[in-house]
Amino acid sequence: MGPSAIRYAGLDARIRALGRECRDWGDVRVPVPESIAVDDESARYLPAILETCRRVAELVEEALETDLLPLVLGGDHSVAIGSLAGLARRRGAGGVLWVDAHGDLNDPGSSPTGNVHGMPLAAGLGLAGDRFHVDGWPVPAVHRVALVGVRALDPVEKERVRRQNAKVFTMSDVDRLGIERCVRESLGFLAGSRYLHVSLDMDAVDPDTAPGVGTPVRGGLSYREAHLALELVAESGVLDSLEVVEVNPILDRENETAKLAVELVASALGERIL
Ligand SMILES: [Mn+2]
Repeated sequence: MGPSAIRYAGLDARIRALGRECRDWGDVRVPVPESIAVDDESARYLPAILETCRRVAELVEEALETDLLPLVLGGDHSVAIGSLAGLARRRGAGGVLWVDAHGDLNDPGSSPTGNVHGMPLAAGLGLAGDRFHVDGWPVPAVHRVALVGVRALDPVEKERVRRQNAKVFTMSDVDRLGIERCVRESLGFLAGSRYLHVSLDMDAVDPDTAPGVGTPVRGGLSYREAHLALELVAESGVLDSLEVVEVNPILDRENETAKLAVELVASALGERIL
């Protein structure tokens, strides 16, 4: 439903208004969760999620092969496992700017919920365990990561961001340093990676502004901070791939979060006020 809501909010027209071509490759088939088995409570629906991610990875690869910029829409953040796999298959392990309220660095053993959307970055870094292994996918898919907007980390995640090749700008850092410095330093840290992927979880934005997300956390990015973050990405000229996720229209107010997702994609692709 997330991708439908984002399309309905006018994504295609907004991209074309920037003078860019836009090819909508349609939905990636996702099984209905109510109709399939949970499989294992520590990583709920994992086999079905990996099967969906396999298709996402193929499409991301195909986009890169044809010199298109992949834009993956979600839905559940676990789709990032597929985006990262596709990028790494084509380019090798690269750099990721992860804009999110959470770290998404859990594994099935550490996760308090068993929700795979709390594990995709761990999977990309090769920290989520063998159950995330898919034949033909490089491990790790991510070499370097910068997290921006974080305000809810589990104990294992705190440990992991300290040990990994990671730069972390929490909301407290955003308050103190300003979003511009946080994003510029993140992009500097990721510079020279084999690819630069931006994974934008809409829950990074404050829930007052982006209410339609599954796991809202107070104290997030303001409307303008979110825009500026993506304007800086566009300005850097190094964006290879983008993903906008966790839009949940059932929890939204009149599609506000999907509309904001469209605006933020436009900013990341170079839309300017003047
Ligand atoms: Mn997330």
